[in-house]
Amino acid sequence: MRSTPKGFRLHIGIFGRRNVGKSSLLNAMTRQSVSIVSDVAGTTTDPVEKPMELLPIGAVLFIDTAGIDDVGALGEMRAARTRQVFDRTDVAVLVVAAGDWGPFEDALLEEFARREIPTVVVFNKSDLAAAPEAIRQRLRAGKTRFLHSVAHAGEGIADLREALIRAAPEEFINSMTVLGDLVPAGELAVLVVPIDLEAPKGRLILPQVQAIRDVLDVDAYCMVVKERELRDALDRLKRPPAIVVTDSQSFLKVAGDTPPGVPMTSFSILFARCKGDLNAFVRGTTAIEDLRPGDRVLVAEACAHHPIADDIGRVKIPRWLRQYVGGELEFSTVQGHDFPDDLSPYRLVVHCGGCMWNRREMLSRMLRCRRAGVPITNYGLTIAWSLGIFERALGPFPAALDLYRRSLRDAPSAG
Ligand SMILES: Nc1nc2c(ncn2[C@@H]2O[C@H](COP(=O)(O)OP(=O)(O)OP(=O)(O)O)[C@@H](O)[C@H]2O)c(=O)[nH]1
Ligand code: SF4
Ligand SMILES: [Mg+2]
Repeated sequence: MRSTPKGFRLHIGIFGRRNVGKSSLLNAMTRQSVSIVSDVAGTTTDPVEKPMELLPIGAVLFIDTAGIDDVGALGEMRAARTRQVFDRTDVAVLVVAAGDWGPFEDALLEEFARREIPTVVVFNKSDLAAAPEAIRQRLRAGKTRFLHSVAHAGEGIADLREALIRAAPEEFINSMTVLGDLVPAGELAVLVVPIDLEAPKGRLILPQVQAIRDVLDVDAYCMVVKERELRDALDRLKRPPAIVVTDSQSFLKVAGDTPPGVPMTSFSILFARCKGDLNAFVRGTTAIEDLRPGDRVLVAEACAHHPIADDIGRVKIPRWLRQYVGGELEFSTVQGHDFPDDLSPYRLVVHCGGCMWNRREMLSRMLRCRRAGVPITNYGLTIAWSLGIFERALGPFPAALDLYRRSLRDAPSAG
């Protein structure tokens, strides 16, 4: 079975007080004992993830969370981990037991509305009591979908499935492409893939595989080369390729070997677009110009890959930025879903491509940076900027390039 990478799955978060039947609902949906069910409140302590196919949406990821009405220090920790799930939730399921709706449910519903996360309310344990009519009326008035269920008996599960399909955001039905829109059918994309110490043994990494798949999906084709062979490979072609995409680490060499008329960019910049908001990242990148020696920079990686000696986030980007600024900068690194609550010490956030994430989590992070007034950029854009090939790397994205050029015109002239 072809498995869809986690980052492209619709993330469905299951939330509610302790013991309302969240894990029972997940098990009923997946017809498996994914999550432990018990009558002890607080059974689920860490988010439990379960991928499944939910037709016609396709691949989804259910995230069963710890009940968040918990008290005490341990309860606070569980609640914090559950709140992190908000950031990557595309559709929220709010579970309520026996119609017991209170200020807690109101607060959660408000939080989802504020984040524009479509929500389905499930009145579980409806064998014990149904939702009070007043609450139903309020939900109807707010156009919030709701249904009743008896999780352990499988009642209401079909309704939940249908409600989730209706609530799924449009972009998941027509999900955004990595590369497909940049290569017309019948044209060629050249992908430059370094096979070095950082390359995993015996396989390609996810962004490369996704780019290849995308090109095939639009009836175009691609050639995959290492950076050393690029020039020779291009020389053999009768017509130039539609685009050259490189790993950011080989940017400078690839820029030199690719004829100026051929659009060129990096995998990381492609992901800045499909997993985040390219224009916002471009604006964030221009803040590198304002960095001064002594400033603090936060490097954020979405997943824990193994750092090696010449790691990109820990070694190469810091080196290039220090060179660009002409002095010492202080770097901190975070991984996974951890992200500081207080961003005020940082003058810049540099993020990885986020290929393992869904788009909402990256957009949530970008929103947090915007609220804190801290610019955020991404690996590929930072590297292109530091190496002086920013415009070249934005060539395939006219709107972003235009935005950048306008920002140059609007900037107060130095001196
Ligand atoms: N009567 C009734 N009991 C249910 C229903 N759904 C779940 N239960 C029971 O409620 C208890 C709690 O179920 P869980 O699925 O563990 O609840 P949870 O919300 O995941 O709980 P925490 O992980 O502790 O937050 C279990 O004993 C379930 O068997 C239902 O529809 N009706
Ligand atoms: S660190 Fe970021 S870009 Fe690298 S593999 Fe993980 S999610 Fe993808
Ligand atoms: Mg549970």
